[in-house]
Amino acid sequence: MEHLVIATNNKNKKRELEELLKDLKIEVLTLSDLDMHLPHVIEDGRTFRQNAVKKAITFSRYIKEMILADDSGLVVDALGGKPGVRSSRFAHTKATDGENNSKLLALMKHVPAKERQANFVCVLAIAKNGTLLGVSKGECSGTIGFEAKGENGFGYDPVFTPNGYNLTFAQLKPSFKNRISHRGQALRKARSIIEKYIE
Ligand code: ITT
Repeated sequence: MEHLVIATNNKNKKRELEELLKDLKIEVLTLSDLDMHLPHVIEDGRTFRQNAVKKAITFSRYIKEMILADDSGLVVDALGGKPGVRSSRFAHTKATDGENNSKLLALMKHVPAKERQANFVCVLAIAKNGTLLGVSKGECSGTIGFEAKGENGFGYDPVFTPNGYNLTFAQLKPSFKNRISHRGQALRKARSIIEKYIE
């Protein structure tokens, strides 16, 4: 059976991607399953796509299996697109989710409800032996709340309410988040790239 390695050090992304890949006829591994010494990839791209491609191609030069890399983040209109590709490092280099959310809420304190639109973006890149096999993108539109709500998920989930719902991603069930999220949409598009390769 073919193997696919999810190349992320973020355990929450890993959990969501594993769930989304469950019914594919492929054995899913993660970097921690490999017990290999791997390089740290510096995410210095200007776009999610550049970072996702860089991660997928770099890891595929060290690991023989097919690689799936995710670069994602939150793009807030009122902040000119921030935190964007710097989402995980918004408050500072080693920021916790709580610190990033506090910084975001503080910056947005005086932004009125009707100007709080944001998009979650996820770009998935698939590579093997140093070659890019494909890239897919998913986006989910919503609004930024005035306070953090909910315990599920990770990152900015407690401050993001997807359009059409009254609950934040952190209040919605994880399986429901996967159905409508940026990552869920990107993965549904990536399936055909993976399936083509399995056949
Ligand atoms: P890897 O590079 O190892 O995959 P990372 O956490 O550094 O892990 P990114 O550079 O792609 O990954 O940063 C993603 C950040 O964007 C993440 O830390 C969250 O702050 C935010 N984010 C992405 N998807 C999210 C989601 O579904 N829910 C909440 N926040 C999310």
